[in-house]
Amino acid sequence: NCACNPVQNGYRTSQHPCFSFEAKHKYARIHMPVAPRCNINCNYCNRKFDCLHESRPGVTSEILTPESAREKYDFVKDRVENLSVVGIAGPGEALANWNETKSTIELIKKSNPNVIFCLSTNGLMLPDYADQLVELGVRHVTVTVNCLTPEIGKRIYQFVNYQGKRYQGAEGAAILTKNQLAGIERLTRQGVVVKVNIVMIKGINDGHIPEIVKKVKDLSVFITNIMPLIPAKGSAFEYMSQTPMKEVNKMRNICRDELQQMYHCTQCRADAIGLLGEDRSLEFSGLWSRKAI
Ligand code: CLF
Ligand code: SF4
Repeated sequence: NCACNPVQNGYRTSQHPCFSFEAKHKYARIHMPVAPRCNINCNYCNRKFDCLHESRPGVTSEILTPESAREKYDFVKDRVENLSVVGIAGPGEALANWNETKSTIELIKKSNPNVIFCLSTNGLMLPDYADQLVELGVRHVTVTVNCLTPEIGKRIYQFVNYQGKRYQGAEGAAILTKNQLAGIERLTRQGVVVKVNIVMIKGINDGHIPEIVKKVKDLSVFITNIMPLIPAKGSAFEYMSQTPMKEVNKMRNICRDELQQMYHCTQCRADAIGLLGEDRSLEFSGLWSRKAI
């Protein structure tokens, strides 16, 4: 079996509700909100809310410690049917909270070796952590890639904090893009199934999206998920309008000749639980003490 083919690779991609449309109705996921900090600033984000690159803005999540995440998982797994995936999707950036992300995966894996672990990242720190993710047993990763050039990037990202320094605008965007692409390649080379999320921002990156899809296809990405811009209140894009789903779907249709497209994303909260589109997070919230890290 070819390790690069997720259908045959034994990673059970067919039981991952985001990576497989057929799994959507049957398999559930739980997000563990253990990652509050972020290392970049996207113009559509307001840090008080969940990370938009994977999550619906406007809903704050409780922050869990790795220990409380394990307790929550043990409680929820007996109450939610077919809970196949544990994902880390914020509310900030998973890899900017590496110790918490790593401990959460290790703790849950210890008593639940069959869990499919999933992680969503802006990709800035991927070259540093890709190998450790593979070692940890993470076989499904989502990277948000909104552009390939610093000229477009400077209109999307205010700054990037990297190796102890803050890089503004184009300079920061260039570092981010370079690391995203290098990180993706490092993962796919080792057989990790990678999804790329693209936030479609009208007038900024919409014309550029087919190029992004083509580029990441060349890096052996499995699927792309073109998502609408949903500007968060208090963000730099607050006054921009939400990208209509009609236009998002049109773009997905254009790009599907190049690469498989996700049409069923529900832009979940960082503490989402259950089947996509049937969020049960409120049922289980507040049962674990809110311990900010
Ligand atoms: Fe979560 Fe994301 Fe993993 Fe899925 S969500 S970390 S890949 S387990 Fe899924 Fe939700 Fe869309 Fe994300 S529907 S926002 S694509
Ligand atoms: Fe916000 Fe996520 Fe962007 Fe960080 S990566 S600024 S949390 S949208």
